[in-house]
Amino acid sequence: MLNYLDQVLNGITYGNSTFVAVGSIIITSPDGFTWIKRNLGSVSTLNGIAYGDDTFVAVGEHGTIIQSAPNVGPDLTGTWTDPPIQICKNTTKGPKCTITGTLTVKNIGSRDASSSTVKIYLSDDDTYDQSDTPLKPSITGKIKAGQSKTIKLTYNFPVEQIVTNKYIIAVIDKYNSVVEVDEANNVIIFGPIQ
Ligand SMILES: [Ca+2]
Ligand SMILES: [Ca+2]
Repeated sequence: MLNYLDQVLNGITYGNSTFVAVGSIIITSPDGFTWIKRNLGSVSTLNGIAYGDDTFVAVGEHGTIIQSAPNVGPDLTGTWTDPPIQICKNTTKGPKCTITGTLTVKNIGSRDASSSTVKIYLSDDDTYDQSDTPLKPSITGKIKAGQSKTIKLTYNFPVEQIVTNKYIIAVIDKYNSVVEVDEANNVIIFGPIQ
């Protein structure tokens, strides 16, 4: 247990699995025993704190009001749990190739995510951009906090299209219908294809 005897604490609250106490300092704790001092720059002494609507708000001297960024909500991301594999058959018209794989879409956030669209693209390189070719969209359905859904990719290419050395890119929540804690972990790249 840390000792803050030389400090003044004026208020405490609990929310988002965290205790927060404020005064001449701000300290936080997951359990009420282990405390971490937070560096919030040169704010005035704070007199009280409250939690609501996923946000901590503290008030202090000289009309100070500070607010934490909301850090709870859904957060979709994913992994290629079965990496895409290309299988080609020789036909009388030429090689006919199919790609298969499984993408697992996970909600690593603290709130449920409503259904959203995953689009899968074929790309010449490992960067998602407008030149990439859409293969197929999938609808995830609702994904509860901490849960995941699997999306099976099966795509038959036209005869003589071989995608060796290209990349498969999944864009989760393509149309941004889910507001997430982290929007920067939604592009899942695999490649180059063997
Ligand atoms: Ca995300
Ligand atoms: Ca989103």
